[in-house]
Amino acid sequence: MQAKVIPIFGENSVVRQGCGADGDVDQSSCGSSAGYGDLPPAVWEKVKNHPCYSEEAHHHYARMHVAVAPACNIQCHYCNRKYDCSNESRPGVVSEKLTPEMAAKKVLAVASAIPQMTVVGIAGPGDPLANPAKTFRTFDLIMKEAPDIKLCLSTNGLALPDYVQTIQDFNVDHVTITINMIDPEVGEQIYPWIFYHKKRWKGKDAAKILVERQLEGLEMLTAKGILVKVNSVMIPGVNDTHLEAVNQAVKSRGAFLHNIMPLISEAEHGTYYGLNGQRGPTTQELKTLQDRCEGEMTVMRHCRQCRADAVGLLGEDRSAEFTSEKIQDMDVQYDRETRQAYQDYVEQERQDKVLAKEAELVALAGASDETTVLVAVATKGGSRINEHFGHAAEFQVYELSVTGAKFVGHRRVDHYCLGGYGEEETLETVIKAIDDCVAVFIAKIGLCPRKELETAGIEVADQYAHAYIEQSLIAWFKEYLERAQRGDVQPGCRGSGQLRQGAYVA
Ligand code: CLF
Ligand code: SF4
Repeated sequence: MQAKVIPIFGENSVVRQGCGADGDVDQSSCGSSAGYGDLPPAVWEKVKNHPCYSEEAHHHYARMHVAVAPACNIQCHYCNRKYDCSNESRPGVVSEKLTPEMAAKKVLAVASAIPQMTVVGIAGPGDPLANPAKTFRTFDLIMKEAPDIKLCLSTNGLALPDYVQTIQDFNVDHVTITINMIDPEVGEQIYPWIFYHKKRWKGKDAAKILVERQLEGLEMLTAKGILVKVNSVMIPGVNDTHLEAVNQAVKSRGAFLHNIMPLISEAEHGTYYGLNGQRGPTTQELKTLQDRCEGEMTVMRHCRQCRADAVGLLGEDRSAEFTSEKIQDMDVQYDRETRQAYQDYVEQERQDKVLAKEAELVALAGASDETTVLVAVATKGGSRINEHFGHAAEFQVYELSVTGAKFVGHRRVDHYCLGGYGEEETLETVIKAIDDCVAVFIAKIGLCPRKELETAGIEVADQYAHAYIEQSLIAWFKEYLERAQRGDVQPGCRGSGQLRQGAYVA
């Protein structure tokens, strides 16, 4: 029997369950949160529907990864080979490794079912450029069969200089390089070995070769106008104080975006760091470093450290819907017109959203209050407050000030509501995850969790159900400042917000 795959439009689609020196690139205005008019047109065209390169786009567009690259040419202390690549993934096993042909078939199936899927990335489970034949064969097939889909890859950078021309030949205009250090003394604490020129290198020699190759590859890509994002894993006590120097080094070589991610090091993943008690950063440590690094090159804060076979919007994972077995039974109708119609609809929504936000910002214009607060939002996508508190798998965290609402991160949680009843223990962990926030915005909430949140000092805001996020947050913040002036509320530091290890499962 064939499973009917129905293209899904608008808000309800998500409701279903989740820069470059070719002369046209203005580094000073690049940024993951940039929107219409903030970037040169040629750059905007490249990032406008890439959910990782544009924070704003990640509310609307989806990506998928195809796990065609099992081998790796280095060892990172935060990786266990039987798990996904930690550069671009969570430590969860890849459900199935794919041949390039299977991968291309899967891409068509997903593109047919999820018209907002605009980017296909190869991010492991090993390193794409340690598997060049499989990686470029996959890109070749996708390019021929689905030319409207952007191609993306993520690499540790060791082999990168050898493949820059090939990357350009395949029209891959987004490349991520994971650079965790520029000092080999730091590097030898992260990488026990690399395999280069048919030889295994260790210690500082290995780290020196690796960083030289990474920076060379970065310069070569940006010289060709290919957008490069640099990922760095923040490892407290190892490279945390060094990452500002990494930021400066990659910025000066033309990187478009710097994505500083927390180390994931749970013991059960069996990694060197996990087994040796190396901790990851707290939310405050991560945000403080991201804030310090943010300058001319924007820092990415919306990364979900997705698995190497992730499918869907960032923050959801629909990979289980697209196993090879299920794809066999699908009625795949890859229809560019349907996809374009959806994307036209999304563009209209984005413009409406920006206008609504700007209108609301007028109310704050000229205010000199220095108050900043964090708030949490439950959303299924579309830039709307449209998720029930109990169904939220994550909360998006925004920092509010008189300059507006800025996305600063997300907190993964377990569903509180399990088929009609709430789990008390889960509620506690949800509250811990957002206890640095003064309010939580949801579409709907039950009486019991509402009381518990209020007892914990977190205001429940359900009066903006289904409205645009930023417009609503700015409207609420204006009223919050008025309450603060009257002494009804006292803005200030709250808890620390607990960062949950791992990323998303279906
Ligand atoms: Fe994938 Fe990476 Fe391309 Fe995005 S993911 S290869 S740039 S399409 Fe994105 Fe996932 Fe973070 Fe990577 S949220 S882990 S940054
Ligand atoms: Fe693992 Fe990726 Fe590091 Fe290779 S580059 S060891 S796959 S995290």
